Amino acid sequence: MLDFKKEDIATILVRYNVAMEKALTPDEAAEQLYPKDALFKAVAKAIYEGEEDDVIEALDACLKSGKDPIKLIDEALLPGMAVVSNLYDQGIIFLPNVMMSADAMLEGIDYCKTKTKEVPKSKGTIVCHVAEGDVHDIGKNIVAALLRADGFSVVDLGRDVPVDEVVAAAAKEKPVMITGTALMTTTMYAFKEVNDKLVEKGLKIPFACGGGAVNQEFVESYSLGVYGEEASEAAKFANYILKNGADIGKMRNEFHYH
Ligand code: B12
Repeated sequence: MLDFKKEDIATILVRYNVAMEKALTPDEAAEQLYPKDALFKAVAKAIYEGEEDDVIEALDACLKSGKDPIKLIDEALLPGMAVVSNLYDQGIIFLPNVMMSADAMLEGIDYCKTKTKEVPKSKGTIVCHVAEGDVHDIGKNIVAALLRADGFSVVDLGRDVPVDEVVAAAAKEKPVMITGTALMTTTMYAFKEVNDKLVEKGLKIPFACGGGAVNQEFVESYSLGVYGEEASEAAKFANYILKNGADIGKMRNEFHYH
């Protein structure tokens, strides 16, 4: 029997409170994560809802208020996708939501690019791909979109790309950098094969790798590998190479995580 005189009633109430928090609806949980700025929030909310038309409408409102179209990618579109990833990781929303949101975000990135006044001269070519055997291309699409937004020409080889195709594209395009994405522990070893064949052909091109399956230790186990956690880092790597040259050791020091 509870003796209400002895028990601290506040702790009992806190417990109920926790139960209530867990019972948040997905919309309520998203509401807590949106950017504070009302204009950016509208973009993020439209991404969460997977509504492409609303993303464009919200972006238009941002542009009308004088926001820079390319900065909007970092300020509104990626934070919107981060809300979706966060809720997915917590098991609050499900895969179809993630995919609809990713499409809406990519549409938004394309739209922002059409709104820049200056058409920048290409800074250089980057070859992007998803590892052989792996169909997970959402992350790669974000990487490619952000590289394009930053002024690079992207040769997007797609997903489940045979090792030899990556090497052939590298030989043909002589890119500033190659990117690889792998989300499965069974497919990430294709990166080592790509690396070894590139080295064999004397193509010492930085090979930026990311995706849920890989980590820094794995990527740095092959000579050209530079690990990236977030899609936005790909453009930082490429800009670094343009400025400082393709020194893999220096890049690993500059972009170290732990
Ligand atoms: C979406 C999804 C699918 C979709 C893919 C749709 C698509 N077009 O991509 C579908 C339904 C098709 C699918 C299929 C399968 N899937 Co799946 N899938 C996922 C899921 C839920 C989300 C992946 C995702 O898109 N994440 C969001 C993106 C944005 O993340 P990302 O790619 O990692 O990219 C981010 C960073 O890593 C970084 N990044 C990525 N690349 C690069 C590159 C560079 C250079 C840099 C700097 C950064 C960078 O940028 C992004 C963010 O900023 C994951 C679970 C999870 N939690 O990851 C499982 C998951 C990846 N799938 C899994 C599996 C097993 C499968 C299937 C084999 C299932 C089956 N039995 O059929 C098949 C695979 C078939 C195949 N041969 O590939 C497993 C893999 C397990 C493992 N460790 O090997 C996972 C982890 C689920 C699980 N927990 O078991 N899947």
